[in-house]
Amino acid sequence: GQGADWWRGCVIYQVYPRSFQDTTGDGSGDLRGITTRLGHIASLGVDAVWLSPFFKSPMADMGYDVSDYRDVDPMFGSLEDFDALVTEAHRLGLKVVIDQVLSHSSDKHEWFVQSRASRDNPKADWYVWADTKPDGNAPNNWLSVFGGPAWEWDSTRRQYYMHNFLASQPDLNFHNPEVQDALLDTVRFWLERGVDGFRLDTVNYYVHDRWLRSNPPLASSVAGTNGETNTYLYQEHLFDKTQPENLAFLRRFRGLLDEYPDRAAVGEIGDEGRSLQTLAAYTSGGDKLQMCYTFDLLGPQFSATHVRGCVEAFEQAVTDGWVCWAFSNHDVVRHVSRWTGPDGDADAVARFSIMLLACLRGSICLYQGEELGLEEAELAYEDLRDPVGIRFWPGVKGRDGCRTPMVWEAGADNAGFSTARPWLPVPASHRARATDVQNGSEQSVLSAYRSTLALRRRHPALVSGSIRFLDAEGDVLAFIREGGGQRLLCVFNFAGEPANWPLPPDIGVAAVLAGAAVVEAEALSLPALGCFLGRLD
Ligand code: TEU
Repeated sequence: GQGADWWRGCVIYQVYPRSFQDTTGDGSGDLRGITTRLGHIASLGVDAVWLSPFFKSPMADMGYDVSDYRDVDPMFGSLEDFDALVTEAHRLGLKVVIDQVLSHSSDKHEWFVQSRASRDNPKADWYVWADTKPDGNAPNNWLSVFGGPAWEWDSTRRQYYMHNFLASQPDLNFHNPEVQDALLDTVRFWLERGVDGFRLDTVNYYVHDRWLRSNPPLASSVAGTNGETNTYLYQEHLFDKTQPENLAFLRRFRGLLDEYPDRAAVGEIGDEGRSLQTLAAYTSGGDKLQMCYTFDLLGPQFSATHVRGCVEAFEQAVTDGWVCWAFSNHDVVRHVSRWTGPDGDADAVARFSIMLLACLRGSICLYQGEELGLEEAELAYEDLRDPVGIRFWPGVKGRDGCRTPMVWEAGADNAGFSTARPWLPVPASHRARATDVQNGSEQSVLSAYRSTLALRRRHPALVSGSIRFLDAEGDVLAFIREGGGQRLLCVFNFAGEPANWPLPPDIGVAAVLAGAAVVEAEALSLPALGCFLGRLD
């Protein structure tokens, strides 16, 4: 897409600022470091860079706990550094998308400090406060995504406040119009600074059930594990995430975006059962978010049936909305590790996956390091920094394994990430995959990323065309992308052994665009983890 429509089918590269490039020698990445490495991002052929939070924060949840929405945390630099990053990104033709964590703030945010001081201060109703039930219990049975009850007792107000994540991430009260106004003002602050778009953290958690109704008990199939791990399991809040209040706020948000040219937002629909319906509600009508992503393809399932099921469910639920697919991000185990079996070939999975992602209908998000085929890092308990991992180890190992530093130069200290001991270790096995090594090889995963993304850019049918699935046996996925006067056939063999896919009689392959498949008169022969992309007559 061009102009105002640039987001449709775009490719977004996610940077986790703490782990990208350190320039100050403190072992943590910073904004100047990102600016020095924008050339690498541009060289991949992506449209935009999404920066995970760099705002002022006590870092209890690595920046997803914001204590000042309008400033850069000193660990990452300054507002001037941010401006310089935007200028350089724009010079390289990259859009800048920043993370907005509006659902909750840090408990150190001045709004919360005020709110918790008394029951009658001007910000008393800015967070979700509730009294103890007459029986002495918490207001209801809601659970936090990060374990334990969603309610924390405050001894000053002698009331509970609600938190969907850590207790140090109190939930803002979106039923209060003043809260909405204050949050939209912070969004305007960044629009004025020239950002092109936003990734909205936990957009489906903004509005809580105003009657604070309890959830039904956990289904037994979900509660199957034992011990504390159990409480980590997300208990879906009973209320509907598509109630009018949610949609009304998203309309206000869009109204603000539309005051500026060519701005867009992608919402994160955190784990929930009805994620595709929520996505449909948030992205349809042209008056809310342009697109959202779900966790549907961020899990362990790796099969033709699963991908087809997710994409078809999306196509059915969403008539005029738009999705953003991703295989990895800073919250999940890197996909190469999730999807490579014990005897599997990680590089083959990396190449297969980027070709699949590039052929899907929707925009796509890449996560730093996946272009190098990085695997999940195995960390010792002592190395952990993610509060989720620290709390639930070893049942849940947390999210540090996908957050280790980028590897730039195989021969340099800490692979060129930092001159100091990094905040998370650089795994020894990542060194051999450093950017400088892969830049020098046409056979590398990195080169495959570049050529695959170039292929996508050259074919409007892949960027924004329709998708139609064809019948396939076994673990083969076959579909046609059509648009811009092109019809492309995409076939993927998810299996660890070769497969044949009989060509339907009405299909004639005019040209092979990519893939190792052998085209015969009546069938495609695909090697293990083979894919095929061809132009049809
Ligand atoms: O994640 C929201 C979310 O749904 C995740 O909790 C997800 O379900 C989980 O991490 C899967 O392992 C966002 C951010 O991406 C995450 O980093 C934050 O910790 C969270 O919000 C709270 O702000």
